[in-house]
Amino acid sequence: MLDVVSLGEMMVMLVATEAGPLRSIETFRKHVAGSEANVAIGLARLGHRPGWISRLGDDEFGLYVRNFLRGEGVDVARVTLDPLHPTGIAFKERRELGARRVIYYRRGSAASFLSPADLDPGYFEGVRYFHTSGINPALSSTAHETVLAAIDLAHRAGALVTFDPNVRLRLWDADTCRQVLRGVIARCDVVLPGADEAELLTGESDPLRAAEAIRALGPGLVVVKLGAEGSLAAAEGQIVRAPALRLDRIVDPVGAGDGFAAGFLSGQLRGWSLAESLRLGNLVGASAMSVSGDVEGLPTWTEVQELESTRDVAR
Ligand code: KDG
Repeated sequence: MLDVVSLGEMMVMLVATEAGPLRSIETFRKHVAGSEANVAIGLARLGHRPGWISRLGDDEFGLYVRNFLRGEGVDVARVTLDPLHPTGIAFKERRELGARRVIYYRRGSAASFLSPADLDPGYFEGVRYFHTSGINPALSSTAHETVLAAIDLAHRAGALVTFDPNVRLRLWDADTCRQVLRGVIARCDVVLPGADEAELLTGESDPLRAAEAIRALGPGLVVVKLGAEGSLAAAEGQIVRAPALRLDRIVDPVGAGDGFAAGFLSGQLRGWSLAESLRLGNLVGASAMSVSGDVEGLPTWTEVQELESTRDVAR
């Protein structure tokens, strides 16, 4: 029996082994990348039972991604290998100056052909959380419809729906993104934006006001990730803040939001308070930033406990 189901695209991510523009790079290291699957991996490492719904190409990279997830303990029974469309690919460029760039080769990928027919209502039975993100509606209209249908199925099964806006302006323009994501958010229970995403969605630059504006759309709980300022949760009659963990060095910030979501959800699954769940989210998010891949830094439950004994974190 699964306790969390997530839905989204996972790609192969080829990370440049040296710094510089991709045109001058000769070697890449193979990783996996995909926000909602990253969250599933994080939850499995923390001792939960996640499943992941998606489509991958019936190709070498699709088999690699599926086998990787299976090896991490994520259920892949609802992953379809598509013989007609390929697994998406992303490249990560490393620059000594400026931000790291992620370059996608994912248009027409198998996941962009996700459709409501990929959903099995029985897969949501007994599940406590369904997690998805704003990347899917940007991939295609059928992927958007799949998200909406999955939210309905999750609610019918009694699960809460958590949603990370994951604004990716390389996939669509800001106005369309805002309009579509506000429509999806209205159907969700818990929304986990970064501060900049909360501002894009609401026009409010103050994170607390932005959180309240998102709550006004429907969700009962909004959790805003504030980077070096930690995180805050706004629920009915409650505002809770948790400080960030101090990191000596950030190796790669990509994937921190997914780590945060896994840690926060793990706290909620354990019945912890909002404050404790935020602190675990901050810890797992910080761990994700300590390595170059998205998922390699996600800690196991044993590693969380070791970190807790050396740092002032929840429990
Ligand atoms: O959340 C980290 C993601 O940005 C990365 O894994 C790739 O899902 C991804 C995307 O679509 O950008």
